[in-house]
Amino acid sequence: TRTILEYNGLIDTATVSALTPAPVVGIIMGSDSDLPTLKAAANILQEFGVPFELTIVSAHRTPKRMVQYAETAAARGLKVIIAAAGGAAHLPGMVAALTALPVIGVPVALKQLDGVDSLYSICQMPRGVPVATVAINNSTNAALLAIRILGSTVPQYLEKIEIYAKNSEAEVLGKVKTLES
Ligand code: RP5
Repeated sequence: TRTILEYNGLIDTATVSALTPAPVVGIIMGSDSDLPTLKAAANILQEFGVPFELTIVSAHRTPKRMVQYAETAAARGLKVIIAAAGGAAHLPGMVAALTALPVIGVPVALKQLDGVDSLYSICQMPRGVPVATVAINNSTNAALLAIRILGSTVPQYLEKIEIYAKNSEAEVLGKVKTLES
């Protein structure tokens, strides 16, 4: 992806690649119609300072792109893949079959069946090919889980997760106080 600095001719592409940390999380989705659901994941990764990439990879419409994406992901430096899809949601499972990286599946709710079809498609994987499935449309949890996985080798991420949990606790306790006063 090109940056504003590149577009303005202020910096060349090679310099940008050297300056920009390589993405460690890949967010992929079956369609641009999934994008609103994935925004929360992107926001969390941004908030935690985790370099990530985000793109569309369709298991059914761009199968060759899916194979290429999954097979090159680890070599490109990705550590975790978040894969979202709705309906016949084959993307997370197929990507998990093509890479040894951990894959987190986000079931996206479509108008029909309320996302239950997506949830079942993603979580009912055969033995030997795991996909860590989060709740329907809950891309926030997908990002938080990805950060916890990264935290096993980058302790700063675990510290940030602890701060996030403390803030959530304070927020809820604040609401309790308001309710009870
Ligand atoms: C899946 O089909 C996508 O992940 C999306 O959730 C669903 C519908 O796609 P569109 O018809 O909106 O492009 O592959």
